Amino acid sequence: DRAQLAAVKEDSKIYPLPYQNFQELLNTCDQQQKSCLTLIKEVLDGIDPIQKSIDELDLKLPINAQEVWASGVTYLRSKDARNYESQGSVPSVSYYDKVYVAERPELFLKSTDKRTIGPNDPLYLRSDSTWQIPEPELGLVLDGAGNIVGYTIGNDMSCRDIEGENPLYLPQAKMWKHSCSIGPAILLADTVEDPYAFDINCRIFRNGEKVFEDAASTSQLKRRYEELVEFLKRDNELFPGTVLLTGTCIVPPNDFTLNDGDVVEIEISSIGLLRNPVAAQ
Ligand code: DO4
Ligand code: MG
Repeated sequence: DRAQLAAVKEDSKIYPLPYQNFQELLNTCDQQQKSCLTLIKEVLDGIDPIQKSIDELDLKLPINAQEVWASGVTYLRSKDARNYESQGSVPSVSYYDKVYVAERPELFLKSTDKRTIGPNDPLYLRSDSTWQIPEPELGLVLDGAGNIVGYTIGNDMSCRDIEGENPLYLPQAKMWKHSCSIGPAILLADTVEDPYAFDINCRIFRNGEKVFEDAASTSQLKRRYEELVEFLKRDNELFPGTVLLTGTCIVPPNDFTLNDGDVVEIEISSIGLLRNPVAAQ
């Protein structure tokens, strides 16, 4: 009944790990100077899988990240959407146009441990926004040195009207209670051949019916992950297990806003499905 860290191997079987959480795994890797994959292979040697399939488990937040950071305007789709929502309040070459091609990426603090939720927990809507959308994003899981140790799924919920009114309102457009979900699993980086080949799919359901679906790929990312991490860690302190979201490549149509009772699903190939209901606070 207790939440526990577990590994899923290629055979789809689930193996319990002797760590309380992902940070303890990262600390042990650090102490023993081993990659997560090597350590896990060693500790699982001779261990039997549990007698349950992944569908029978109630998956929780895979990591209690002290901080979740996010990148912005890293896909053309995102740049176009920002320019649309800020019509009238930006010059003809917008800050979004500039940041899309600038050396320095847009990075912002998206969430903290207490504000971040896991699979099936409710995403909350802001009461002072009438234009809210999910942002399906690939998340990089970093160790304290900024190495990418894994990949997860994140939802960078956003208020397009608040940011559109004035980009200086970005923290309010991005961060509030339950405005970020992460999960359901962490795919170890060492097992991924090409991290620019993840397919991202997003679906939104209302009253049991699908009202939005779109797909994209991390191959469309304008930047390299290492570039984003390099700016995040520059003159900064990284907590082991920091999650860095890499920007959205899927934006619902401009007339769409999330409603109380909607369900958001974000699926990324070989990582899993992050599903959250949406609720008014
Ligand atoms: O400029 C605002 C944020 C953009 C963002 O969150 C994204 O591109 O995913
Ligand atoms: Mg985003």
